[in-house]
Amino acid sequence: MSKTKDLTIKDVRVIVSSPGRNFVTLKIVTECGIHGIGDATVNGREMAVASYLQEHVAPCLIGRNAHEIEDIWQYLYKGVYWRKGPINMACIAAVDVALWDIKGKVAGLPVYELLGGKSRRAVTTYAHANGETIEGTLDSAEALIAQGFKAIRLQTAVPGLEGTYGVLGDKKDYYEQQSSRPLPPEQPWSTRKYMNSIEALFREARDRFGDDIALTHDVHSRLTPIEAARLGKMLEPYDLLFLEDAVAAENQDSYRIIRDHTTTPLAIGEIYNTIWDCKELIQNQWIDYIRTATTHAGGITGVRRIADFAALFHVRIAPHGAPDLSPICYAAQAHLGLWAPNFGIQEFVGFGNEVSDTVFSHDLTLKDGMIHVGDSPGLGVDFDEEAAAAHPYKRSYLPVSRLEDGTLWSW
Ligand code: EZ4
Ligand code: CO
Repeated sequence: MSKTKDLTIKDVRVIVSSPGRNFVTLKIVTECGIHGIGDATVNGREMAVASYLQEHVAPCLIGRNAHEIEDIWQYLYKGVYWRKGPINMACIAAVDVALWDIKGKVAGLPVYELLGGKSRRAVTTYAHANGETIEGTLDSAEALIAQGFKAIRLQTAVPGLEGTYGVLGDKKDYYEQQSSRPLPPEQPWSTRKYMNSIEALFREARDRFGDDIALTHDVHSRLTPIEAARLGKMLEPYDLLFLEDAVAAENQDSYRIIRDHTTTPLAIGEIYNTIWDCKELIQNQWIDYIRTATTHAGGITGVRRIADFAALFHVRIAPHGAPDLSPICYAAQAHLGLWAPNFGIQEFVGFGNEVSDTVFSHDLTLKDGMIHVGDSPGLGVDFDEEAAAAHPYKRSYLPVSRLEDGTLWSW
């Protein structure tokens, strides 16, 4: 118990709202009135996390000391018996981040100070350029460069495939924005068509922007290891910062094959929940960037543990930052990114939209492609429950992918 403030957890609230897209938000309130917030959004499975938190986690938290972050983390991790898993770990993450928020507020310090202080001025990000054509993608990249971004992810629709990764078929939405469809939209995939079109994107990008801009590309786990090896070699002349999710790696050994063939740096990890999912990838130095997110890999405590382990093997952190990661997650990752000695880069698609701005408030600012963290105690974010109530949950899914013959593929 704090000497001056009663930090006994009094109330745990779970709010599922849809200010532009679905978010699962956790609010932990202590006896002295200080509260903290955490993000538990699992894209397309929001109600599973909400009910896990509400029905199973919240009752275990009432009466505990909010200062005991590590013990509560272990209690929810070892104590659950089942361990790991996306739903469990997102719930642990939300509790963890809310407790760091509370600890910062009690200390009167931003969370990065509690982690050990700043290792850099601000958090460098990369932005997304998407397009139906190479020209469209590069026009979008040019606009981002003009805004000050020094690193850009390039994705272009694959010619001959209607509505592929990069752009939605109806062209109305950003490719991964949740839509009002009642069931997952389906998108076609052809590795041959993709492999035949991808090199031109990077060749034209280097011709147009020169060598100073950092470029990345996300394969979304659609290749086999030997195909990824070939892609890595093909893109070597264009000097990518990294190639993301070239292959799904439930079998971490797969990355040995890619690594043996190419010097294109490799990044993976946005769907990983624990250090166990990436332990071999890291210790064998098969990857260069680990992309675990605070929301999905056990919060600040979980990702800090991964970051420290990764540092031993020259692997840097590059946390996931897609639209399903709320401003709470961006804040948690910005504090971590300011501290982590082996920070690499933060993915950035904006802090939300006009609607989500009415629900989430934060003191993060973007300048010259970098996230600057304010000096508010805790995470510097808050969540307006009343405003959120105006935007109720809407069932929504990410797309699924099929080969042209109908075989289900990785999206
Ligand atoms: O898979 O937003 O790097 N970003 C991505 C995104 C995510 C989706 C789901 O979280 O890969 O497309
Ligand atoms: Co990705």
